[in-house]
Amino acid sequence: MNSEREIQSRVFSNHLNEHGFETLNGVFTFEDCDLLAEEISAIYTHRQTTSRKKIGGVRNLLGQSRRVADFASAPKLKRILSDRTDRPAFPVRAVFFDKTPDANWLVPWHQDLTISVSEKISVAGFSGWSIKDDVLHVQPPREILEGMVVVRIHLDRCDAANGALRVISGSHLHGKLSAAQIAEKAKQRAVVCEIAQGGILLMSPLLLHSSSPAETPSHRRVLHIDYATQNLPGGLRWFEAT
Ligand SMILES: O=C(O)CCC(=O)C(=O)O
Repeated sequence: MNSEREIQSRVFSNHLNEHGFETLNGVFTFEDCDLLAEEISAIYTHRQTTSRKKIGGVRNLLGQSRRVADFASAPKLKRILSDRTDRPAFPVRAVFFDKTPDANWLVPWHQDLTISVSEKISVAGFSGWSIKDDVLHVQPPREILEGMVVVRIHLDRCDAANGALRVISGSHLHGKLSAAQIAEKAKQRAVVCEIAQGGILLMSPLLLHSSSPAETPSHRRVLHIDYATQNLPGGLRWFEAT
């Protein structure tokens, strides 16, 4: 076993550890999806009316919506996560994405390298500070990202025609990738994560992922929740940890 695998296996197990992602259908009911969609749509519509450009999503939802925070800590999600992590996972950020005829974007190959934090404190290994939607973001060291799991709850059926996420299996095992490494790995065959309404995609934030514009755009609503398994060092605090 190489050292990269050893770091990963402290946190993840099985399919998620090896491939960097896992899909599970039938986790939430259609009623659950409708409840979430109704709640988030109201926030999204409000944001859209106050924004000068078309927005493709809304950030920082754990603090804005009790319902989103409750779903993020739902016992069924906690069980799924505790079967896959060897430390308790807690939600630290929730973002909503939609693809519609008005906001039908292409997402190039990337890893999710930033986290949101409460205040700026200079700590070794944390770099690339930025502000997104008034919230501080920073790139943590690789070990923090390796201890995280992303859960994407699909509020609509998502397939190749409406912009499903594409991933490169195993690409999370090599830490933060350079632009050249991303270009090289993107030549590999991608897996299209087609998921039914109410299904979830679990993935490592270090997994290379991308998505195409929808060919048949109507709605492709996804609630993306980041979970961490450790506190941050040096006095840094997760922005949305509850
Ligand atoms: O939902 C998508 O298509 C892309 C989302 C994304 O870029 C991300 O999760 O980092």
